[in-house]
Amino acid sequence: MNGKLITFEGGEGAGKTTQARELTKWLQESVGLKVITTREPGGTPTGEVIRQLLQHDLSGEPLCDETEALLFCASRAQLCKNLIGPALKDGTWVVLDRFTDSTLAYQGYGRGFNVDQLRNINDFATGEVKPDLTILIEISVEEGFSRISKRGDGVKDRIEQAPLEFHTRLHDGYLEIAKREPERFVIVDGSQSSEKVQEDIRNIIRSRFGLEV
Ligand code: T5A
Repeated sequence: MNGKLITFEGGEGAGKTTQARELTKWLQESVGLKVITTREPGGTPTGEVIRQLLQHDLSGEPLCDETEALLFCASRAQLCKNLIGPALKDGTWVVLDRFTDSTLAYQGYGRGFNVDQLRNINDFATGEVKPDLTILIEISVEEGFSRISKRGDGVKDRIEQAPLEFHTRLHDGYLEIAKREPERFVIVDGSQSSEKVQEDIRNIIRSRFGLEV
């Protein structure tokens, strides 16, 4: 695979979407790379339908936790097979808003499923697609929720409505996950201004991939 896969991770409102968008623009316009950006759950027609199911109990029937975990992985399998794998093979870089570590943090540390079992399900879903770099944007749970409460619609989705302890567990879980793979993870202080966070991220990318821009 010639392209690079850069994934963004973190709790609610950490700034992943904002930073993924800015990074993509910079990689395309200033570095001159072929780059696509996408998100999880979603990113393919099937994935976007799964996203609706996951976020809003679309069927009218509450999802059980097992179904939730498998649906995130089903969306991931579709995305890896149909979009990310072919893009990387074609030399395109991929900037991805959430990936496998979200399942470990949310369904593992948050919901309480066995993390190693989830790693196996992730591996089944992703095949040979693995991140080259994962940027964990770290902010406190309180700060993240304060940001999303100021968002235009003010509506919380199904997972955002989970109790504070759930979000605290997954916040701490992310730090554990990152500690286990220090060569893949970089932790960025998300409490800074968006501009400063982006500057830190660009410096990380420059040094990690030897870019001279
Ligand atoms: N999920 C997902 C699982 O449970 N398991 C899985 O395997 C996967 C893949 C996805 C949900 O699904 C869960 C996790 C999620 O609950 P989503 O809508 O994609 O749903 O949710 P998030 O990814 O969490 O998106 P958010 O919008 O909540 O957070 P972001 O993307 O981290 O934050 P962003 O960039 O949208 O910013 C939020 C607000 O803060 C402002 C922005 O302008 C925006 O208003 N902001 C800042 N304000 C001050 N300073 C900064 N540095 C700021 N950066 C951004």
